[in-house]
Amino acid sequence: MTAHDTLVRTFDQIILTDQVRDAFGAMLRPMPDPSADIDRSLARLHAAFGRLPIEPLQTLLDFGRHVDTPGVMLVANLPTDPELPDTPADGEPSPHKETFVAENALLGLSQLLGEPVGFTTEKKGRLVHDVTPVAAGAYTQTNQSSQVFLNFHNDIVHDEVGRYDVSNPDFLVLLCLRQDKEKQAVTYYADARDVCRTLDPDVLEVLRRPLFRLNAPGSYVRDVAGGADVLSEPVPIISGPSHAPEIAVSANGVRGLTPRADGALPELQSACRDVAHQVRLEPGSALLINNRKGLHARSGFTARHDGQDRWLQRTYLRRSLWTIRYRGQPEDRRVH
Ligand SMILES: O=C(O)CCC(=O)C(=O)O
Ligand SMILES: [Fe+2]
Repeated sequence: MTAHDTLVRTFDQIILTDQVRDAFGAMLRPMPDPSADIDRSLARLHAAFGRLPIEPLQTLLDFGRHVDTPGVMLVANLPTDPELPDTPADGEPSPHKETFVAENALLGLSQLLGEPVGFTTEKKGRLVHDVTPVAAGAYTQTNQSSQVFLNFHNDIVHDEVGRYDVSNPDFLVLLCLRQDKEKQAVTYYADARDVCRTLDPDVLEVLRRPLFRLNAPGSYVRDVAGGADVLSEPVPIISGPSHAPEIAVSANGVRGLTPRADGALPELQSACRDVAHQVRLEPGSALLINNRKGLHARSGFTARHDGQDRWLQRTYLRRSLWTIRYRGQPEDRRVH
């Protein structure tokens, strides 16, 4: 029986053996904060992760490069930091973190899929994002939220060219440092191939037409646009060949240009729920997400803002930095 036969769809998984976990823990524990000299750290991590057993190494590389591989994969039993400070309550990096096992494990894995990239309007351009519940954002459709279901979306980026689904990351990786105490938080992934098979053909046809305007990410609307919607050019939600569709939905709202287009959006969310794979991320687990092959979502969960809340770290990856060079920042070649 495969994961697809079970009622609750799980993810394809790579589970490291305890021996591999411990060997990687010993390699990563002395490593410095990778943000201090990122390209040197990435070179060091390239060498370290080249020592993964060949089977999982090839699976990870194939996940990053091929059109026909899965859209999501879980890597479990990664090494963790020997001590974890309080979860930061503001979504900023913790000033009390003394080892950088999580950051290095995250970047080492991420680098097998693409180039880590930062965006000026997302987490201050940082390459490692701390994703924690923030009280002020508890009910928003952003990564600060906790009390609400974070709708099926992909991570998009505001762009002057009017498209938010072109310069955005090809992949994101979510590494769990601390699970929520009640273990309520569930992360979902709906593969566009499954979604297209499930949708009513008439609804799919509407979703393939450029009848939708994506709202910019909540962080951009909040920090740059003073709370006002900033809509993209009209785009299709689903594009590309039927064997390998690409899908784009902004968490922070999509506006349909016709009543039929507006009506297709709840149908899409419902199809995503029907086909979604799901996981409760635990410390030492990383979820690798193809940001073009499918949409992700997260359940609501309890946050207390007491230092013990759920804590993820996240990277954004591009297969190449070349095609987004028009956004480049002269002072930092990885920030766009
Ligand atoms: O918290 C999660 O599990 C997913 C959050 C999310 O959508 C993101 O960080 O992009
Ligand atoms: Fe997201």
